[in-house]
Order: sequence, then C-alpha cells, then structure tokens
Amino acid sequence: MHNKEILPNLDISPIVQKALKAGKPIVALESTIICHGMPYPQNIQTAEAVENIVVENGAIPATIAIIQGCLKVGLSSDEMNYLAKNGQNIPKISRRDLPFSLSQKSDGATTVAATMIIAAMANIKVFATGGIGGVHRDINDSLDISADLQELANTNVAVVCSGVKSILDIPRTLEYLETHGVPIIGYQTDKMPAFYTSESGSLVDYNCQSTDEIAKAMKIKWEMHFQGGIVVANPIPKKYSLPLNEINSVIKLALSEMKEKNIIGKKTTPFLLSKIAEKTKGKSLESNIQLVLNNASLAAQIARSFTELS
Ligand code: PSU
Ligand code: MN
Repeated sequence: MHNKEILPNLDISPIVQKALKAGKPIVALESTIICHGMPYPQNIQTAEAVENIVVENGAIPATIAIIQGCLKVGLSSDEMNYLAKNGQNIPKISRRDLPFSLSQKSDGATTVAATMIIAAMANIKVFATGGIGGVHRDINDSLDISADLQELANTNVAVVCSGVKSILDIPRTLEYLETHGVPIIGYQTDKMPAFYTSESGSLVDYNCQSTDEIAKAMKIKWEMHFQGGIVVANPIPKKYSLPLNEINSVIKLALSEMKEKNIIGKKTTPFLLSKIAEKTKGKSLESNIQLVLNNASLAAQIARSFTELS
C-alpha cells in the first residue's frame, strides 16, 4: 500500500483496508478509553459493543492503538482483549509520546489527539469517543490544556463526542476552540452537553438537525483547505443523564483529592474518571458507557452521509 512505503509502522487491518478502497464509511475509535477510561471487564464489553453498534449503523469500525510500535488501524479481538486486560499498564499516548512508542516498539493506548493523527494518516474522517479533553478547571495553577484541543486545531477529523468532560472548564475550552477555528456542532441541540449531563450552561456554535448537514460542513471545510477538525457534540440520552448538582459536587470532591495527592499531567483525567465512578457507585461509569454507544451510532451515520457526498 502507498501509505506503507512512507509509514512502515502503519498497519491497517484487511477489513479496514478493503473498506478504504471501496470508499465505504469508516468510524475510528480510540483506545485510551479502553485502558485508562474504564475498568476491566466493562472496558472490553464496551469496546466490543461500540464496534457492533458501528456495524449495525452501516459503517466499519477501526479501533486505533499502538501494538509493539505498530500504528494499528483496526484491532483483532485478541489485541483488544490484551489492551483491556492490561489497562493502566499500557502507556497513554498523545501527540508528544507517539514517536517514542514507535522507536521503543512499545504498546500504547491512543488519546483523542493521537487517534486523530493516526485516523488522518489512514484517511479516516470520522471518529467517535466519549468526551474530548479540554482546559482544566485549575488552569491558572496548572496550565493544563489537553493536547486534544491543539489536535482539533490542526487535524482534519470530525470527532463525535458527548461534549467536553464535566471535570473541565467548559467555557474556557470553548474559547480555546473558537480561537483555533474549531466549530462545535450540537446534534439536534443548541446546548453544549457536558459528558455525564446533557447541559452545561454553555451553548454550541451550530445546531444541525441531520447527519447530512454535518457531512456537508465537513466537506466544505476541508475542500476549502481549512485545516483542522470539527466537534460534533451529541448529548447523552436523557435516561442516563446524571443531575448536574449531584455530579458537580462529586467532581469537586474528586478534584480536591487530586490536589491533595499531587496528581498532575496525563494522570489527571484517568484519576478523576475513576474517582467519580467510585463516588457515584458506578452510576457515572454506566453513563459513560451509554454515551459512548450513542456517539458510535451517530458517528456511523455521519460517516455514511459523508461518503454519500463524495
Ligand atoms: N473520553 C472518555 N474516557 C476517556 C477519555 C475520553 O469517555 O478516558 C480520554 C481520551 O482519550 C482523551 C483523554 O483524549 O481522556 C484526555 O486526556 P488528557 O486530559 O490528559 O489530554
Ligand atoms: Mn493534561
């Protein structure tokens, strides 16, 4: 394959290769959520259910990860189980870390940023996840801004998510994305969702009623050579949405524990997600699983609309 000559480490599974050749709709999926976002066995159950939902909605799933220094696009069931079982022992890989996974031939769970990079290399335009990273609430002390935002500024992939994780500073995250020209499309909503809840108090930039409208915006942006991604914010289904007050008080407790324990850098997001799951007695984990499934289904429909346009 053409890509293989330039990028010897890009390993696209035969199913995904076939889909690429035939111009079929494909949805990229990330692996940090498997290794660092959820415990075993919910992580493998979710990863498999997500792939199935993509298929049920007429697209081909391509879960992305790094195995022994190889950039994998489309994982076998053994590879997925291996990642799920080894969880936090698999390094979390963002843009900064990618070259080292390759040079050291190590394994890696790819964040939204790293998954976008690899998806773009494989020419996959749509990617589904839970919630993107963003500006952290303690930004003034920590200067913690997820590399996901900078990737959205530069890499041409549409990321379908349930908004920005509620552990973050949502208004500041939106300002950052605006500065970098990244539009946030609400899917059938004016309101910016916040991961566990369908509302955050902030608004989205555009409310699209159909996947066709979303696909058109993607196509126009990239045909005009406007570099960068698009965020599609898909609210968590009402049934699984947690009350804003309840989740906010849990987040505050988790944040102060994080400070006490001096947890910084790439450990913060996994720490907060697991603390919140512990404090809500698994309710937040159930919400997290359901919102990812919901995003995978929408992403497959967007991928279909996008291929119908081309
Ligand atoms: N969404 C989830 N669970 C997760 C993540 C997103 O439902 O674990 C991960 C994504 O991989 C995202 C990362 O890129 O959290 C953000 O990490 P950081 O804040 O360190 O950039
Ligand atoms: Mn960070």
